[in-house]
Amino acid sequence: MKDAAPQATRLADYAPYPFTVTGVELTFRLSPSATRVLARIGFAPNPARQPAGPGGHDLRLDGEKLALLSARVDGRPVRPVQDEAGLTVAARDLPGGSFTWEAEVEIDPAGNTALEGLYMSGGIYCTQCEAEGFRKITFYPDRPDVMAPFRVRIESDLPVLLSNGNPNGAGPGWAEWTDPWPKPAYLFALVAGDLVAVRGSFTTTSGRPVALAIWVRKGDEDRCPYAMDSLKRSMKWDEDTYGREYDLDVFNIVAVDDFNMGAMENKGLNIFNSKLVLASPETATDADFERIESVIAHEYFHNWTGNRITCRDWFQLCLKEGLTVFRDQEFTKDMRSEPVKRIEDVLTLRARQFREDMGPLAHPVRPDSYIEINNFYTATVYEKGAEVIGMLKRLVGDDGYRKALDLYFARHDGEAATIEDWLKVFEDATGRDLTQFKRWYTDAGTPRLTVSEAWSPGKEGGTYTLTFHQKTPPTPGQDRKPPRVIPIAVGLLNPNGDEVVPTEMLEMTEVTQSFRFEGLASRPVPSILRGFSAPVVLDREVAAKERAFLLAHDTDPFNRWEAGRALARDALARMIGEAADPSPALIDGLGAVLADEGLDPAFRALCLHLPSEDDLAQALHDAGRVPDPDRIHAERLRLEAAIARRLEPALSAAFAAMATPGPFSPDAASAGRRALRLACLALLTRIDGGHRAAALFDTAGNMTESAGALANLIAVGQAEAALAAFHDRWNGNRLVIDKWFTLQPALCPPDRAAGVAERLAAHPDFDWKNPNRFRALLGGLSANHAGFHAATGAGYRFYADWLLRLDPVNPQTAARMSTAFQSWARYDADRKALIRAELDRILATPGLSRDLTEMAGRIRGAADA
Ligand code: B3K
Ligand code: ZN
Repeated sequence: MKDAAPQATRLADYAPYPFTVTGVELTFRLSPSATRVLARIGFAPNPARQPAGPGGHDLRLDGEKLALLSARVDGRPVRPVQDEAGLTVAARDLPGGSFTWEAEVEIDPAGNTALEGLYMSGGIYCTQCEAEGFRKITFYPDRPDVMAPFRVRIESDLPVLLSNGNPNGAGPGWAEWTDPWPKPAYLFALVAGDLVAVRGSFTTTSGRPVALAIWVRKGDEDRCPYAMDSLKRSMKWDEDTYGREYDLDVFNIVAVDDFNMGAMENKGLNIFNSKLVLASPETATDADFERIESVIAHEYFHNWTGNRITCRDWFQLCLKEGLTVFRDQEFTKDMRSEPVKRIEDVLTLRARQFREDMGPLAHPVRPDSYIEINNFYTATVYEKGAEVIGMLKRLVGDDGYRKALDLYFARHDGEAATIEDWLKVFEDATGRDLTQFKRWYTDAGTPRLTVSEAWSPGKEGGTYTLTFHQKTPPTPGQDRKPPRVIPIAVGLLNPNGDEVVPTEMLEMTEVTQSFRFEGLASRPVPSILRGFSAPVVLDREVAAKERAFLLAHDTDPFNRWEAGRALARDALARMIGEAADPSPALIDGLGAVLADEGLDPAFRALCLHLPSEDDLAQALHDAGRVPDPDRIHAERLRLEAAIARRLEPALSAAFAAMATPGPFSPDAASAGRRALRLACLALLTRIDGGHRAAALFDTAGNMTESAGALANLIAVGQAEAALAAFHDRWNGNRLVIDKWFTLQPALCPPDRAAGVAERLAAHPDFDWKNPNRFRALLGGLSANHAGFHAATGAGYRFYADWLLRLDPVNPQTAARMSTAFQSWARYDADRKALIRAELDRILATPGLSRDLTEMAGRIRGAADA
């Protein structure tokens, strides 16, 4: 399709850079379309790299879209050979030994729509360098294993001039910064603009005062306190839990409106998508507050897991991302509710990572080759990377984990490390051999566990045996899947619901393996994979009666929720496949959970949510059936209506009882009450024509309930007036208007989804070059399962049209959004042909970016077969 296939980078080809960088001095003369960057960089031969031939190594520097104005080595002008990707100074033009490279380049931040390197967002200069953006700022060995201290001087008339590290002087039109901690270039950052600070302070355990600031545009100050509070709690938690202290005099966070992802952990100067900083009760939902808390923590935690210890190469990305996600998940559990957070994380894992692992984009947590590294910031690297660490912790225990982490920080501080280094600290700290465990990093795919049970009564008590069998289906490029170590947490209940064997961690290492429990008075009911102790699919045929029993009695909250979930999934599968009636066992079970006031409202809310349409499509596909999106949608609605009819009094009562009068508080308990309230509303709306939602919309005093009510009105087609009122009220507030763009295509009746999306794309507020706005609309459409997969192909066509439009402007976001097509193989021949045609159209487009070429090509795969 494409004539010149882009080159892959391979883990096996790693070689150290021939030079070390002893120091970097940068001067920026800012100007929107003609910024000058002067670089003075010290190089010394790298003893870790084999000597080259007699002439020594050439100096190879990465650089893209840079106009080179001058270049010198030790003060003498040189003429490097330039190509698309960088430049080379021949070894004969280098002195041998150490030398200083100086270069002046010109770049165009205002014309940088890809939002990588130095760019402008609403008049603010800002940077995004991970993974390979620094090479768009100046010529440099842009790889994470080259670490150096940086000094930066910024010249500009703008009032606020920020970079990494500590401030080192400022005057009219300039500011200087020094970052003493050696860092890779991907952690470089610069911000300049007309910003105001919301300030705070923190004193570390050893007494270092740290000046904290969140920089935003004038008028946004009152939406910063929650982010500031989250930051302080993160700093304290990392000291208490991991013994990690902050290491600079200042910590700055900047919020910008145009950002390709959530946020970035640049040393001492985190840059955030404004949606992950700005929050007030009127403008942000409870979900927004929770996400802000966790991303502020995540980026802060990177200071140790990512910055002080970084990655040797990008194949090791999970070393920092998996670990930092794991740490932010633990933080949220400590700040909020552990079981609720676990359920939320598993929902995300299944929706994003399992889906990836079961399709054409499957790759190991540590991939071994890539074309465009930005395409590997995936759910597998992040979320499965975190699950793998959770399993390690379960296997070595809390003390072993803490010892291993202490050793990791002591041994690798200041280094660029690998997964081998990471596993070695666990082996050294705990004496455990992790050879087999390493397969979790190198082998793609989600293992499927099947279970059989045997019971033999005996005089001294009976013996109960669980036999597990593991199998991982082949993934692209990996046919053979040897068995993995799987920690399986199991507890046993007796028929009265009492726990007779508390949670035990079974360690499965073979393809088939049995575990025996002896001395039991009666045949137990097993609770398997408690707390979701491993990221696997548990294939176990269980009678509805047993699931209902576990939903009512399991002492493990995760498995209690899981039992309800499975009950709902099975009931829906029967409704879809055999037009069965809604299951009374399910509805009664949910009714009991709803009525149980001893249970956390947030937990009850999670139990009341039925599996998503996308989940059901995957479950049907797994069971060897071809999912019909329209039928899934209709049957899911039918089940919700049946639940609402049968439980109406209890749902109405809970809807009223869970109101949170008084001033809004974003704490977990209040958020849980609102979550339960909205879960009840969603069900009730199925049978009340939307009147409760309309009343709530008119009176809601916070965004959680306002957006929740609006969502329900959209779903029943009663939202015209509410949508107009919402737009009027929030006109000009970008983050709230993003919600307006998402909710409509996401929740409208599926047959209208593509039309709604088309109408919104023509709306004057559809500023499609802004990634948040683009994601709001396109992400909204793809979240409408039956709408995106409409048999007409209108959803697919609209989506592909916009990917093609965005690609030349912002390839990274276009490539990321293309993952909406990754599950094509589940569907019927007609839908498959429609998706294939869109992928072919994308791939045949001249000038397509490397990013989207790689993604569309991998997704399409061998789809003709
Ligand atoms: N490390 C960044 C992600 C960078 C993505 C580059 N395409 C944010 C994070 O994971 O914390
Ligand atoms: Zn991260």
